[in-house]
Amino acid sequence: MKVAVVGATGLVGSEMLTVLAERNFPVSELIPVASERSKGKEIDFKGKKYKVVTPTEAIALKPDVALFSAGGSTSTEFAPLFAEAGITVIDNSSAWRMDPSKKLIVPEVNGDVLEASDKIIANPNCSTIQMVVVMKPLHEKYKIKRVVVSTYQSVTGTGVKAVDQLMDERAGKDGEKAYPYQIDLNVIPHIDVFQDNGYTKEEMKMIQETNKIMGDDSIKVTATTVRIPVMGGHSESVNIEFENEFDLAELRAALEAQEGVIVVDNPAKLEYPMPKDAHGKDEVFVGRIRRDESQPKTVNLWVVADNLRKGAATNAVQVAELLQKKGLI
Ligand code: A2P
Ligand code: 11C
Repeated sequence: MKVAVVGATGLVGSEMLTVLAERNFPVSELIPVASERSKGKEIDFKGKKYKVVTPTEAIALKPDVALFSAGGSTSTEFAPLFAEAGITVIDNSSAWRMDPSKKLIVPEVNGDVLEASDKIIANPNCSTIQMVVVMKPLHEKYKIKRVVVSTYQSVTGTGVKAVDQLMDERAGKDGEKAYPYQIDLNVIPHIDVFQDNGYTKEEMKMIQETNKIMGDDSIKVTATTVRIPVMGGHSESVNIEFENEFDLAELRAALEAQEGVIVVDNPAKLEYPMPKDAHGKDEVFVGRIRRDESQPKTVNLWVVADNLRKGAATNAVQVAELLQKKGLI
């Protein structure tokens, strides 16, 4: 299969290359794509070198599938051109996620809705993906009424510039700033741009994307998204209220049985998920599973995943794997 990775020189794009290689996706030819600035640059993939091309050049090379992670404007401009040329696009930007004609896919949650006519498939926001994977079995079993989530998000979600800002600040060096404030030794309760309702765009993504992926607008979600000086992954404190009563041991068993989820929850041994441990892993980790004693039919969870992996690259590659399995690419 000819596979293009658009944004191959970026943080998520390079993780896509790693995940494609690690999972042995059947790549017969890799087409690394980036901006004009990177044209001709060599990219290593499974011991072979490939030269970076521009998006227009990539279309002419007719890949079977293109994984996009080059920002919203590149996706808005080029995804339709790839699709018109018969190339299936899996897009990690927010450009197409809420378009009613496009599917927003987390394979373990709603992979069954994919059809042959889906030529541009949207990959959700990282903080949404890790939450819905955990919500899926619980919604099936107990029907979720409301979710209250607060996030603790890694600087890698912002890109290379933010990682550099954190490291420069830590080393006492001056440098370019990705955030309006110092991030080292600090916490910034602001991710993406503010909306008229006082929420940030990241918070609105968590609300709207969750309803779309779960296929259920009756689930009420409220979110506070926060940037912290961490690299390995995003963490979330998730409070879930159900329609139906639950048994805590059964709820834990449902999480343990969910594909893509690993339960790490043993307070006696001080075992709980942390971004340091989730880093480089494809699964979503859940711990601190406990009843909300302030309210009936409600549980508290702590959910951690590598935002560049399951939150972005891994999910996109899993969508490609699913399309291949269904014979759609
Ligand atoms: P380039 O390295 O040539 O700028 P990140 O989010 O980590 O900053 O990465 C963004 C990715 O998107 C990079 O691979 C970047 O390539 C790519 N990119 C940015 N603008 C374009 C564009 N107009 N066409 C293709 N790729 C682009
Ligand atoms: C962050 N969630 O951590 C963002 C990054 O819509 O794909 C991903 C933004 C997106 O800053």
